[in-house]
Amino acid sequence: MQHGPDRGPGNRSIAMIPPDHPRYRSLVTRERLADCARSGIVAMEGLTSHGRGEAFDYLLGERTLGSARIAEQTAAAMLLSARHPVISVNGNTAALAAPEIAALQEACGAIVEVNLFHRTEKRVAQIEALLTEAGADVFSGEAERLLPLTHDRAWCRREGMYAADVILVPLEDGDRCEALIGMGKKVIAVDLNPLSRTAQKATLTVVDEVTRALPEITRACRELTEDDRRRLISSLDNHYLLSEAIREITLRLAHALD
Ligand code: PTJ
Repeated sequence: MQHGPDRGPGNRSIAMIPPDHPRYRSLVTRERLADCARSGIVAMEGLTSHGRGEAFDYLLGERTLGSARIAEQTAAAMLLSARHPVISVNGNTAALAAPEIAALQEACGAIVEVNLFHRTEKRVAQIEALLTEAGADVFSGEAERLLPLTHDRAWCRREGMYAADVILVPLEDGDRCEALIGMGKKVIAVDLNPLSRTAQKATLTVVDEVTRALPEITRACRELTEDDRRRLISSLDNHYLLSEAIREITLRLAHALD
């Protein structure tokens, strides 16, 4: 196996990353996203979003915080208690976590719908195919410009996202989160940046990496009792969850050179 920079960018592959590299997992993830950007599933802009996410994950210690675990359980409780739950999937989420989306759908019975910021019909079809291949039952068909937004995230399905009461939005941009809240929906965000507009506006923010967060939400869907669900929903305090993540980052920075 040949490693190193002597193979041109067009010839790189995940198999070339040495498994003993201390940042192996991170490098494999980057390569996966780069491959998906080359094929059009991930928007080029999605690579910068991933970089921002990585930076925050570094500051969080690349692990699930106790407060994130509470958020993940609460997310499960909200999805299970919803009348019409929807999981919204974009290019980055599909590239990173298509099987995890399928498993969560199975555990909570939500609709899975593709919604894109950098929308083209071709990308929608590619992402729907990737999710279907991973085992998800994708809600597709005629989309309409239904959300009160001037950009292309306004496109969604009347019986899908538009009708949702609870909507899970991993790796979101703030505008749509605000618009969905304005429509009276409960929004669950997954965002490593506790300072983002999405994180601040969502009903519930899971400050965790999406491939760690989704399996935790799925597990909680399988384990929570009715009483657990009621308790988690009634004690939801997003301000506390965000401030715990910010406190953790501050502590890590304060002790970085100890
Ligand atoms: O596929 P499209 O066309 O819908 O475009 C998707 C992107 C991600 C490009 C679009 O939604 C976007 O521009 O998002 P933002 O505004 O960059 O926000 C993404 C947020 O997700 C940022 O706050 C990142 O910190 C966070 N993030 C990035 N990677 C991860 C993450 N959070 C959790 N897990 C990650 N792996």
